Amino acid sequence: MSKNVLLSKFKGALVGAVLGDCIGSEFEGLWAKSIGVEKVLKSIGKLESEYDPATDGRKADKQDMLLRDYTDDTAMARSVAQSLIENKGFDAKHMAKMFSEEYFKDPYRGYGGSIITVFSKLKDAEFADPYKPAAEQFDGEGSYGNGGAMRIVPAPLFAYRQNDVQHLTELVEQITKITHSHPSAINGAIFQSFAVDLALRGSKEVDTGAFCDELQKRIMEREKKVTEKIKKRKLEEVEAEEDKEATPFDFPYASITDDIRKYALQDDLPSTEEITGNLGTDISAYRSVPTAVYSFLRASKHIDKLEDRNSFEKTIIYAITLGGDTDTIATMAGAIAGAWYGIEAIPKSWQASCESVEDALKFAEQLYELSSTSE
Ligand code: F2R
Ligand code: MG
Ligand code: MG
Repeated sequence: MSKNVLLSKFKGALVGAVLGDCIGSEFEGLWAKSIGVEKVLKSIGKLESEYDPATDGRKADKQDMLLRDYTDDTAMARSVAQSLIENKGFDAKHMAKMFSEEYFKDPYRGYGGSIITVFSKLKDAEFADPYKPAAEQFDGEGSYGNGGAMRIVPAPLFAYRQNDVQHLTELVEQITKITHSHPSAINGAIFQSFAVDLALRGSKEVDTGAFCDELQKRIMEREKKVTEKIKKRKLEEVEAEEDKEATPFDFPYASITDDIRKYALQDDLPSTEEITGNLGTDISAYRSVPTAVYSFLRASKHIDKLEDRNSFEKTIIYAITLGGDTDTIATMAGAIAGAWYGIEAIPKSWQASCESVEDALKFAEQLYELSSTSE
């Protein structure tokens, strides 16, 4: 892949994530029924009307208006990118410090209800053990929220050149565990990072079948390893043999990929109720990351009322119409779509409307340089 194409994909991934968050956050927490495609198009029409192509910026009379805010999704992704760039690699203590300091500097970004405890404990212990506070969440069960997956996009960019699934898996696990130690949150972040990685490597038209097959193969391998570890521990504890058989529940992300594939390939657009009911739109990783992957795949096909929109735009708009955790599902779907279609697919008017787009472009260049020197 040429430098220009790959750099465009890096930029697309980071900017796509920012825009999904900024545009999606207006609808976070609303039921799909109360949103509807018209409302999302109206919101987007408004931001497009503020743009002046002659100056590639906002119209003169709109310049005093504040840019649309990003939320915790982008705040944390920024810290992941900055920490990887500053250290030319992963440093758990440094990243934990960045997450926590960023929160205390700017706490009103709509953070998850419990993650704030992690930031406080990290700070109080002066980041001595960056994994301990997260491991203590929910009586030691760990958070299963989507806060690990929503911020993970810089990791597959950083690891791109190594082209090593195991290396990417380990990097994502370490980054996620700083705040989320539940296997479902960790594997959700890994699933999202695989989707971004596949999109970075994609060219031409999206082949939903091939995309899902590779995603499923990768996540199945990961989930098998986790299951084996848990079973081994259980066997050692109770010395029971009956637990040996694997069930679909042992491989939740690999299993749900069958539904992603089915809904994305179906001729008619599945009903919103079917998607929200079967894939989900809530703040848990398991009920939102698959929905983001599905939104990206579905938007590569025709969607009624969005005929005038390109596939990147369709991804963001469609993801938001599903309701629920709209900023987070749109940020994850936007990262995948941006990584596939590149920065050229992202309208300039959208880019001019949100905070942090310029930083995302800068981080993309830095991660590109870094990943090419770490071959
Ligand atoms: N928090 C929100 N949105 C609501 C408020 C936004 C509003 N616009 C505002 O500004 O006030 N969005 C953000 O949170 C999600 C990511 O959450 P994260 O980082 O995973 O947080 P946390 O606290 O770890 O988990 C979230 C909640 O999930 C439940 N939960 C998690 N693990 C659990 C477990 N093991 N047992 C029981 N419950 C568990 C808890 O209720 C947690 O508070 C994103 O949507 C982001 O945009
Ligand atoms: Mg958010
Ligand atoms: Mg959210």
